[in-house]
Amino acid sequence: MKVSVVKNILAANDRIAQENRAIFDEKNLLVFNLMSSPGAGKTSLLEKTIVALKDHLNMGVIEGDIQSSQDAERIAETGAPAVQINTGGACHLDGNMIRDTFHEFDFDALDLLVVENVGNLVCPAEFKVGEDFKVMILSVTEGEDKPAKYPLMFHESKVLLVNKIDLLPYVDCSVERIREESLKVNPDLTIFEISCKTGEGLDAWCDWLKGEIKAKA
Ligand SMILES: Nc1nc2c(ncn2[C@@H]2O[C@H](COP(=O)(O)OP(=O)(O)OP(=O)(O)O)[C@@H](O)[C@H]2O)c(=O)[nH]1
Ligand SMILES: [Mg+2]
Repeated sequence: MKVSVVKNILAANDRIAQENRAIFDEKNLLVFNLMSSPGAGKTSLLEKTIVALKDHLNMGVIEGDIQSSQDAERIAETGAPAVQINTGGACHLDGNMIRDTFHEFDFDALDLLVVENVGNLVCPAEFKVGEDFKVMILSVTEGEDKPAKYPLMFHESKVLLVNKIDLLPYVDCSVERIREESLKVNPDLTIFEISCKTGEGLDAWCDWLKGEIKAKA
């Protein structure tokens, strides 16, 4: 009985996510769902990506947090349209929450919409919101065992960004091990090593993203 209730919730969300996706597809709007543990660097990545690509494309952001509007305010400072969702305790965003923000955006004026999920390495991976694909960030301070311990998020993501590589001299972490452990869970992962602090690796990520946007347009 318990299992069927959970299945019903996921099936209901899948339907709403599919409807969201149909709206995005009609507008040729690429959407990705950005996930990580708290503080791995999601908002920092978006700030850097918006600035790097501002002459090439228009990007909107939906920010998901349990509480506060600080992330949406950070995005708004870059000039990009940003909407904050406060889940009031829920550990992930779902299709309905995303749909409730649609009236805030002019999708015709956007090339890319990013959904920054609630910081959490577990629940966001279980719920679709209508995205083309999921992207996750793991920072080098979190440990090489995370792919094995939290496999669903690695499994569901198309891209893994290994962030904070500027801190590698100070932490006991091997990026090679992170790569190996992540690819064991998901051999199709595209992996970029980046630092949102120094900017290292961000060109390769932005070039990849431009290619995805072009392909959808
Ligand atoms: N040294 C270093 N610090 C970073 C890097 N990227 C982000 N930070 C710092 O990490 C902290 C968290 O960054 P955020 O971008 O707010 O992380 P987040 O994933 O959006 O956090 P939540 O939304 O709260 O889950 C901030 O103090 C950032 O300045 C990096 O590449 N190197
Ligand atoms: Mg954030």
